[in-house]
Amino acid sequence: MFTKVLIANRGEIACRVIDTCRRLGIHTVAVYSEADAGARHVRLAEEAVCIGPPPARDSYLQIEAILSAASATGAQAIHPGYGFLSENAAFASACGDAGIVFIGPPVAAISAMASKSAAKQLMEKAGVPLVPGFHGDEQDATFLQERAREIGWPVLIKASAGGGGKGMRIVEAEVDFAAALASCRREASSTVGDDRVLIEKYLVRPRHIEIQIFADEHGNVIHLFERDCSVQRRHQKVLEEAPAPGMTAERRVLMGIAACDAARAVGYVGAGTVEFIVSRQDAYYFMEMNTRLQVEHPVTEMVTGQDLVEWQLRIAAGERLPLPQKQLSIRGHALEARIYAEDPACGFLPSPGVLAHLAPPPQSVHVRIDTGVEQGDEITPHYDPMIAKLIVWDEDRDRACARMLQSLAQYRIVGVANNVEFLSRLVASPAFTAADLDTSLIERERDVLFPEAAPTPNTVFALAALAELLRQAEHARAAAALEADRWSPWHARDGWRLNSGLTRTLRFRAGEQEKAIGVTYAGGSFLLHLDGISTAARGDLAKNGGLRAELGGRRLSATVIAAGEKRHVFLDGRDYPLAAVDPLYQPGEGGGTDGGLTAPMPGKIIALLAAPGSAVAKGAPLLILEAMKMEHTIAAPMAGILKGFRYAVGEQVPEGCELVELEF
Ligand code: MV4
Repeated sequence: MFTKVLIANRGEIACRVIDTCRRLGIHTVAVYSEADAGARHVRLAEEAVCIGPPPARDSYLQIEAILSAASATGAQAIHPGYGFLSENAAFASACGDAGIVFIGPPVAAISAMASKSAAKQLMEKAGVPLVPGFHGDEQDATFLQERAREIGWPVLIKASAGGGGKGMRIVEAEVDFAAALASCRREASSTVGDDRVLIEKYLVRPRHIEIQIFADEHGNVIHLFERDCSVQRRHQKVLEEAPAPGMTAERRVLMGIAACDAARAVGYVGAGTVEFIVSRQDAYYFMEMNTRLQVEHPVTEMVTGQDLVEWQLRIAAGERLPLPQKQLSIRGHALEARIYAEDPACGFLPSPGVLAHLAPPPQSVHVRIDTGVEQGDEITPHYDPMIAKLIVWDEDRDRACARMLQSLAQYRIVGVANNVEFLSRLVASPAFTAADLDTSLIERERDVLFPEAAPTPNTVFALAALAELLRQAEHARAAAALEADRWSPWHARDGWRLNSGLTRTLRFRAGEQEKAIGVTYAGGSFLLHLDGISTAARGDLAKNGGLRAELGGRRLSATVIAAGEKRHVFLDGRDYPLAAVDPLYQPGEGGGTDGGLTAPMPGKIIALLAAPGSAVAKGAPLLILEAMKMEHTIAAPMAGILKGFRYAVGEQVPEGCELVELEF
């Protein structure tokens, strides 16, 4: 076995590989870009080598830099993870030339599967079922149209060299064929540099079922059953599970044999996935083969009890497959949800930023979290905005779904938009619950998945106010204990006076809604006045934000997290984002400003608008920050003297940093 392995990747998969290496006593070498110097995979590995600037093409895709790091550290093998160089034949080949083991299949197997039509020709010879269609070399338009007519409408035109749906065109009737062919060719030549196409019978509402296979150098090939990855959004998998709902023992055997035949046909070694497209009638057809470990491999690990990274390492070291086919079986049901820093309400726009608060549900035999980040880390705009994979296991699908819903409801993420609530709605949707899976599920369930924004309940505002009061009281107590005079609550700037009977007002905003909550101190508890109703409120706020509250005699459990002026109230599995409206930090009149003297999101300074040392009026524009392709004007919250700027034009700034020094 290897004694030192380099991981040519980042994020959760790099951490996942390090985990297994640690268990097997293998030393690990991480590589990282300048954006990842403090990343979790770097913290976990025994050694780490910087391989270049943040853009992946300058670091994680730099074959030479990675090979140099391997030879400099004496790593005997490289694990490529997924994405980046994992299916790059040139990289696998360069590893071989450098005398370093590529933990993946032989170069010839990677190349054989890279072209769709070449792969289909190989699979046809091997007797693997293919979607009825044409994948030959003849590309004459009239000839292709004749083949399409024979196949029968609707047909699908696909780019031979494409993947992930690139260039695909559905043709419903013969009159549309010529135009669709021309358009598919144009897109194929511009995206994959090859305008050859293949034609297939178009399957309506298919399922995506894939078989995990493993092969060793000694001619043994086995499979670890299937995963159902039908729930996708624009060719991005969202939820995966094993086993596939409705799979019969007979079909599992047949698909397993077909997948192993596919692997044998290309002399496969290592971990691979054979993807099948499955019709409404349960006919299955080879689609493509992924020559790497997949993102969703944990669901297979959970139901088979095997560590697939360990299998990869053993096979790459020349060992035989750890187990024969007959000793492998499925137990229970596993689901994986991909948790992303993205905004489902804004077309799933990525939401980079600092994870101000990150509390995953507790891990157990039922709940597994694979992640490359911890609280305080940043989701950078340079890479995939995945926060974590949440994987659950239970005895059957219904229980696994319940576990997933419970775990999603426990997830606390503050600092970036995220898809946790979207995933909860998806798992709870009627179609997913009934296992009525196909690739159009998200589209079919869109009314459930993208509900109209409902107003934030008053209970949420009351909980936010209560948490604020408890936090301030705790802060005042702690400060008074430290420095009796200066920081005692009697000198607190908010005018709060213990037992004074004075009413103060807290304000919170939720989107367009703004609520003022009047507060009177009433001997040990508070009286909250909201929308003309007064409610007695008391509670305990833990350091982690856990709030046990009693509102008007009703007991509630919630979590309230504060980050800057943002507040997040987590209640009943929902995340209510609020902003504390601080009267001291109001932007000036006149509009067009975004308020605050801190960067509202990571971005770049594009202009400084006032002279250091000068007096600025309330609302005066101070600087412009460009973030997420928009310009944000930062204005003076009140009149004062501009002492200076913390950053120069052109500098990149992190979220939440102070931008200017202003003296009032
Ligand atoms: C298909 C198909 C229907 N009929 N082929 C999409 C990505 C590419 N790898 C293959 N894809 C499809 N091929 C035939 N003959 C429907 C899809 C498809 C799809 C397949 C798997 C998972 C999600 C999908 C979403 C839309 C379309």
